[in-house]
Amino acid sequence: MRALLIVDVQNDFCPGGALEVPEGDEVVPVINNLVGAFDHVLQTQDWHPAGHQSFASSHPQHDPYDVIEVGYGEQVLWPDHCVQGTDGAAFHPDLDTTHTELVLRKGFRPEIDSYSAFFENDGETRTGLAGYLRERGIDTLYVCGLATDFCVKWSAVDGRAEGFDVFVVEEATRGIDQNGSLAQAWKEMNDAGVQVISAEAAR
Ligand code: VGL
Ligand code: ZN
Repeated sequence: MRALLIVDVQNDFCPGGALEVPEGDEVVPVINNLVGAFDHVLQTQDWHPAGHQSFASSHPQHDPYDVIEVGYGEQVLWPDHCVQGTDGAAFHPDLDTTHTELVLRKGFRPEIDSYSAFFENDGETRTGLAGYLRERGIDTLYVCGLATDFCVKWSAVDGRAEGFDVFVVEEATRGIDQNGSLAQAWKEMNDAGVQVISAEAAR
């Protein structure tokens, strides 16, 4: 049984948003054309409290995109984004969410960022997604959304580590590309056994 996992298609990751991903909104029509072909559609939603540790504004001596060392390792400092309850945290208004059976929120703990849909960035706190998928008999994930080199990559790689077959739908994802992170992400996904598939073949 397969599922479509739509990662963080939220206003703040689209052009004009606080942490805009170039062409981020272009994934919307591609995803809308996919949702009807899946028996299970799941979404993640980046959902930070104001003052989150991943925000550069929480570290007065730092600028956005600086990398700092925190308890669980490196943390990129982001512009404030996807603050709980704000319009920036809402899904893109044109995204078809009518097929979505589960919305998994992440990044809501003030001190821990969460890129992956499976684990918070401490690498050990589980979101519960693996259990949900197993209980529902889902063994194959088609991952799409934003951003390719952060939340999509971590979700895809962790999905493989949890034993799922994982495809990334190529035209349905866009990256931030910080210091070569996009090429690195495709390599890491490939090394982890994540497969790349076209939207047409994923339908
Ligand atoms: C994301 C950076 C910070 C993502 C979320 O959705 O890829 N990236 N928070
Ligand atoms: Zn975030």
